[in-house]
Amino acid sequence: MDEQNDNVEQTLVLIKPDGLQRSLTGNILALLSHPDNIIVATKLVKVNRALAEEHYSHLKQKPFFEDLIKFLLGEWHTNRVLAIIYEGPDIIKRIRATGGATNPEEAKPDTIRGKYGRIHSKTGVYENVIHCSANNEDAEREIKLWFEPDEVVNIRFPVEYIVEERTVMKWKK
Ligand code: DAT
Ligand code: MG
Repeated sequence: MDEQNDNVEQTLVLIKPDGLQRSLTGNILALLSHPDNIIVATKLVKVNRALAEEHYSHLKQKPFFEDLIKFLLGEWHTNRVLAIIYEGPDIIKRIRATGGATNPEEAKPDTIRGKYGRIHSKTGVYENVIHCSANNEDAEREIKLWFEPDEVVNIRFPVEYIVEERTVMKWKK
């Protein structure tokens, strides 16, 4: 950065099922790699329908919604998604720029979607290999949807402590 920038934000990135299946994880992470882009949480998620529909709830009325959900559920690839929270100055806008335009055919060739995206020939759904939050509001909603606070090494949103009794899975001794 040329000048001091205090606008530190967090953003959600998903490497989508096409990116994982086509073994693009390393290439994508390399393009997102920069000293100002700090990874503060990551996990591999087996996506279920409720999570996929909630993530794309703003697109529920679109004709491609059902195919988009199937895509995120891994119908044509693998049912895994790599979820990452990046933190840094103006990170939401900067990672969107690196990610490129939604339609891979319109994305510039030096962007992640421009390099690796394609259009699913059967459905017309954009296989655009990554998701990245579009603005502050989306980033907060999506981070809270994909991660619990104790999975994030640098917590930026308010938390509360709740005592609850539940069964958890542990390694057998
Ligand atoms: P973005 O992922 O760039 O934020 P979005 O939120 O409008 O774009 O849409 C979410 C995903 O839905 C997008 O990554 C790919 C798919 N999609 C959007 N518009 C589409 C269209 N017109 N045809 C097919 N798939 C589309
Ligand atoms: Mg979006």
